[in-house]
Amino acid sequence: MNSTTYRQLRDRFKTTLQDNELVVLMSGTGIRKSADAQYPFHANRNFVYLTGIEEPEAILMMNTKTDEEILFLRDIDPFMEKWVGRFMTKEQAQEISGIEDVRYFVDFEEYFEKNIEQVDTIGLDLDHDSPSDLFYGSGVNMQEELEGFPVYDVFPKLVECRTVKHEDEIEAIKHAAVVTNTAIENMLKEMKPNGNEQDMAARFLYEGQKRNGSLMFDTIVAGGANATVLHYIENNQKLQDGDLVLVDLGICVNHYGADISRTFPINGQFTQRQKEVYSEVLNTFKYINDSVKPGISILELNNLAKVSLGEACIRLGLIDDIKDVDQYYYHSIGHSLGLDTHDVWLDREAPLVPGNVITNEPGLYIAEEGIGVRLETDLLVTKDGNDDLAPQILIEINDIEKLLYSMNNQ
Ligand SMILES: [Mn+2]
Repeated sequence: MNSTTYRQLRDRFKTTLQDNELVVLMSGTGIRKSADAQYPFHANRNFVYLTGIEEPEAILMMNTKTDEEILFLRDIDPFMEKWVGRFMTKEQAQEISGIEDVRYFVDFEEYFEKNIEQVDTIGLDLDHDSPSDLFYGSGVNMQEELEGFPVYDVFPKLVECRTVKHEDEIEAIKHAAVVTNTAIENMLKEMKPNGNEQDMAARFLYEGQKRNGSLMFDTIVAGGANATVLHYIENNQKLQDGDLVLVDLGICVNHYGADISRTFPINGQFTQRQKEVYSEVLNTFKYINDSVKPGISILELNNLAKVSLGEACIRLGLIDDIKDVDQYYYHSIGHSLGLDTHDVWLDREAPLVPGNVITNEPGLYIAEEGIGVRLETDLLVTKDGNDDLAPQILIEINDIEKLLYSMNNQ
């Protein structure tokens, strides 16, 4: 992603706006953790989508009346810079975002007050996961500032744009998948009987950070029955000989990340029963991969997955009635992916269109046998079907056993 891409993303977003409209998007302010510590700053994703900038207290103004695009950055405070690091400069912001008119906050009020009076409508992004996304300056709330003006929520228009990926966003996700794959392969060096889940999780993080990445979400490394808890993130249990370990993880590079799940035999070889369960999940995984195309919805894909996994559960001797599949498969087949792991989406019944990126992640969780298997990849919906954005990450039983054998016998 470069400034040209961000310019194109803004141009596309602009086509959804009315004449004489002012759009206000904010990066948000940092969130206090405790005492004088802050959580790492994570800018509002809609703001990042249109600018590529991760700087607190920045405000993007898009004015269709004056045809202006202005980015306001916080005023540089040399004393604070000695404590918290450099503030972004105009020049840096111009280079990242391609916005030519970058100003400092000191000039904000004047522009703002003059222009809100002159437009017919003001689009404000009200998709604030954190209320801090609406604050700027010294705790001034934008929504309150705009009270009495013709304000509407511009978020649905951003969703419309964000769900159909630009080719550079797709390239960014593909790159994240390559890094994720390398990090997984290195992480597997820590996978051994009597090892610990945390060794794998820490290695994954390390390998990602070494390649300019960060975690897309909290890594899940779940040995044995821990895998039957969907969002198990304690990652602190011993890896047992003969168990499987389920990993659900992804590295994020330049704001975009992968979301991948795999399930490995800790000692390098699947047992017969593990193979049976794994093969059934893989079977559904392939079936859904073949079903993802324009027109079908995530809800419909999930219904297909439930039938497929239900039949699998009957074959595995777990249930007699397909309706009882919920005992062993209790999440959805996938979700939109992009700047967020669970990225913005219209609704589960919306038909897929080319440019959507979704995950495919069937799983079976058999707590009484200590077996949890989930397999997940990221798919780009194309004109005729889909492309796997993470095709290099091994998934076939033979390939996995071969890789683990060669690693253990080096
Ligand atoms: Mn996922």
